Parts: sequence; structure tokens; C-alpha cells
Amino acid sequence: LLMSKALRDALNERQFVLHYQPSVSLQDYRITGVEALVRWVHPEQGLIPPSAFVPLAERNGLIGELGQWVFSEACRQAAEWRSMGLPPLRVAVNVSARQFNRRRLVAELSEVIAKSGMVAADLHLEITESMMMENPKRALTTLREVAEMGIDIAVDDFGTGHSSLSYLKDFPIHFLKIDRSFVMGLPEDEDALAIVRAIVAMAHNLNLKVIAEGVETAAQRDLLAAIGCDEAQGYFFSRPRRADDVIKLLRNGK
Ligand code: G
Ligand code: G
Ligand code: MN
Ligand code: NA
Repeated sequence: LLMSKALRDALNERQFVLHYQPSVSLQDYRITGVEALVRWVHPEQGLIPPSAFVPLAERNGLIGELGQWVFSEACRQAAEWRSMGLPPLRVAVNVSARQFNRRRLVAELSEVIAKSGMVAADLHLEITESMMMENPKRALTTLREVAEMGIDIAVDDFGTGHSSLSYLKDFPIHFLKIDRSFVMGLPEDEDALAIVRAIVAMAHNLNLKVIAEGVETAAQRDLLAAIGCDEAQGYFFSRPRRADDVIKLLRNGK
């Protein structure tokens, strides 16, 4: 309850910041985009990670307002990067289950995009398999509306949910993000490698692109590139960083 009140106050006082983790092409190692990750800038405790407050915000209903702030800040930042004449950079935003089920999601998104002046195609949404499976009919309608706005959709933590694969052919999905748990065991773990290979082959047959998450070593990067995985993200390339540090990375061209 105390924490709920603190989070309520934090929203009123806008005590949040987005950090951005780059993803790179495995063909030329250029930066393709960034994933926005929210942090709570607590006046006494400093930076608090999303794992410590996003689940709470889901439970107490503050996720709508928090998610709305994340959208508007990510879009504002995307428009700013565009205006600086940087190479096109997509900004991926995580959407949580309760936020995804809000009836106002699509209306809020178009409002935020219009207000920011950003290019809708620069925005990606990351959703999970379980979010699509909870109410597939409704999810399909929502995702179609989102895709019609020009926003690409990525399936986050792919391979960890309990879901059928049939949604992959019916839903407007553009990217699969291979969960870190599969990448972690590479290159030694032959079973993990078999799964990663299968995901990449299936995705490409369905015309989807694949992003490997949690890449921490050059050996993992090289193996994923050899398999034909399209993009990678992880500490090997960069930790999540502040917006001004993203600029530095882009200007250095790596
Ligand atoms: O940055 P970190 O490693 O602590 O992120 C942990 C989790 O928090 C990830 O699963 C990520 O999807 C989630 N997360 C980060 N930012 C946001 C956000 O803005 N909205 C939602 N719903 N989840 C987020
Ligand atoms: O669930 P989601 O994929 O949105 O979570 C992203 C989270 O993964 C972030 O909290 C981010 O800090 C973390 N992360 C990103 N890259 C790596 C990595 O290379 N290794 C580990 N252990 N965590 C990572
Ligand atoms: Mn994510
Ligand atoms: Na993920």
C-alpha cells in the first residue's frame, strides 16, 4: 500500500526516465534501433528497475498512466532524434498485459504519435505471446489497428510462453525476439542451438525478422550471424543507456 502511494506520487511528479538499449544488424553491426526501458528516479533510493514497480503498477491499475507516459516520452525522443538528422532509428516500447487490454490503447497511441510529430514507422511495440493468447480475437483486432497505423509489432521473450504457434500466421507480426534464456547457453549448448536455428528458419519462412536478446559474447554474436539471425541486442553491444549516450554511440557509427 505504501509502495502504491509512492508510485502514485512518482507519477504526479514525473519521477521516471527512459533508458535505451541498442539493437544491431548482424550483417554490418550498424544500430537498427533501441528498446526503451523505464526506470523510476527515486529521490532517496536512486534508479529503481522496472522489475521492482511495473508488476505493482499492473496490479494497482497505475500501468495505464505509466504506460501512457512511456509512450509519449519514447515518441518525443524518437521525433527529437529524427530532427537531429540521425539515421532512421526505430524505438521499441514494451507493453504490459493490462495496458494491452485497455480499450483506449489504439486511440492513445495515435494521439501520442500525432502530438509528438514522430514518424509512426519509427515505433515498435513489444508484446508477449501470452498477451495474444488471453483473448486472441480481441488481440487480433487491436494488433491490426496498430499495424495499420504503420507501427511494427515484435513478440518479446519468444519461446518462453505457453502458446500455440498458429497466431504467427494470423497476426500482423514483424519481429520475433528470441528470449535470452536460449542465447545464454550458446555456443556450447547444442539443444539451445537447435531451438535457435529452428526459430530463425521458421521466422524467415513466415517473412518475420529475428532479434536475439541477451547477447553477451563475441562467440554468441558470430554464431547467431552464421545462423542467419537478423539482429542482436545485449550487453556485448551495449547496456541500456541514457538518451544522450545513444547519440554518442550513433555519431561514432558503432
Ligand atoms: O531494464 P530491465 O532489465 O530491468 O527490464 C526488466 C523488464 O521490465 C523487461 O521484461 C521489460 O520488458 C520490462 N519493462 C521495461 N520497461 C518497460 C515499460 O516501459 N513498460 C512495461 N510494461 N514494461 C517494461
Ligand atoms: O523482457 P525484456 O526483453 O523487455 O527485458 C529486457 C531486459 O533484459 C532489460 O532489463 C535489460 O536490462 C536486460 N538485458 C539486456 N541485455 C542483456 C544481456 O546481455 N544480459 C542480461 N543478463 N540481461 C540483459
Ligand atoms: Mn522487451
Ligand atoms: Na525479452
